[in-house]
Amino acid sequence: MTLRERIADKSARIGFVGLGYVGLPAACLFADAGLAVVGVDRLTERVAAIARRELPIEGDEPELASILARVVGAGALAVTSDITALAACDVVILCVDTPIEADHRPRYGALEAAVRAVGGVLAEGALVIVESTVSPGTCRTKVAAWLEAATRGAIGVRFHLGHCPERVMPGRLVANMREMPRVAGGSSPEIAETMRLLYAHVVRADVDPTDLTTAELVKTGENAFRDVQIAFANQLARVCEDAGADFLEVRRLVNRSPGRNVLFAGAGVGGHCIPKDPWLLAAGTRAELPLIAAARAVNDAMPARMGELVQEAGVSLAGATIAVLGQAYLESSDDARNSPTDAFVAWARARGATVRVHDPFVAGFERSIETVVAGADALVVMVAHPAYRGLDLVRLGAILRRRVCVDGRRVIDLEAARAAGFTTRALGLAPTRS
Ligand code: SAJ
Repeated sequence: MTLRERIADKSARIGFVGLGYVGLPAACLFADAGLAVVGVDRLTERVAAIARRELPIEGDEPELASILARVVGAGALAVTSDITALAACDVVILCVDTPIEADHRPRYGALEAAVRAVGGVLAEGALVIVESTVSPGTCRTKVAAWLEAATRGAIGVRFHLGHCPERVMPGRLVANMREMPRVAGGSSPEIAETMRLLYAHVVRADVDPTDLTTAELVKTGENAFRDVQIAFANQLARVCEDAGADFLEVRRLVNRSPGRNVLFAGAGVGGHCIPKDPWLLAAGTRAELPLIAAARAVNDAMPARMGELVQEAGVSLAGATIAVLGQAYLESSDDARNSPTDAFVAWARARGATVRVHDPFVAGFERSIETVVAGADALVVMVAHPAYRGLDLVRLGAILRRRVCVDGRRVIDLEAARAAGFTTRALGLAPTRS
């Protein structure tokens, strides 16, 4: 039987390398769709937890724990740290981390190690699919070369290669896997079609076949685009502050114009994708990409802008105590990776301030808002968590040392704040209006 036939009748055996927030939900969903799946992770404690039907991923992930228990209990998903378990697989899917260095260059150490290890045990004619986000050209040049060296065979003959970039979002891992369209980049059009058939077992949205490099450009391009969009919103907000307008009203009216979609100015851009993927895109060319670098610089400067607004509100950072609302990188999330709040805290502490942070979702930051706010010289909103809408500003004003509020996500009722005696500043609003 051909690989396509084995995929069609679900007799194809699927392997995963990397059982994190990308690989584990994918392995569970393929197993739940009726395919035999083996998952490999080098972290033995993670493997042991999964074998005990425990979910080793933090945060609330609807359905994932029950699907994991079901597929491990039924033996549809087997997990191990032994890479040789992949020797029986028809398809091996790689979901390992692809971070960037401090100089913004990609670091492929984990990916190369995984690819070479897989190549050392890969069955004849098997399909290797990279889900990790990589720079344009990486699969066609680096990954193919690593596999040809490890298998001592040629791409398209000894093995086949695909790139199906992940489109996960913490908090919606299962829903995104099912509902987000995917791009299936194949080392040949036939392989791209085979990938489309494979992912159709799990993905209810479209799976668009294309080539390896196009798939890489789609993923890094879509997130670089979002970063530029956010940077534009942050710059437009800055103009509104000096021009005496309200960014939210300007944004609303601009977006009435067909084809316009100004996003939201904010206290910074964090997370696992947007801060990294623009640099992965840029690494795909020798050309300078000033727009990509400029957008990153604009967004990375927003935490410091929040500090400037505290100073503009009349609070000198040296010796001050600042109460910050929000540690996570995103509203209603417990994910604090690359959190803009970390940058704000560093900026403020470097200027002599003491900073206390509240966050109802992030472990270690759940003290009450009152505890964090009491005695502080300013209240700074970094994340648009629902709990920060409709705050009792009279009560908070009574326990603050100074009634100063700086809103980086436009969730504070500024009229109520001023009525409660606050000096307020907000991103995208002039001092007189905020
Ligand atoms: N942010 C703004 N202003 C905005 C939107 C976001 O300041 O208008 C900030 C957020 O506060 C956060 C950061 O940018 O700190 C990233 O926010 P995000 O909404 O882009 O959320 P992410 O990082 O989870 O991005 C994911 C990405 N999805 C995948 O990679 C599969 C991204 O491609 C999606 O566009 C995004 O979710 C989405 O649309 O929700």
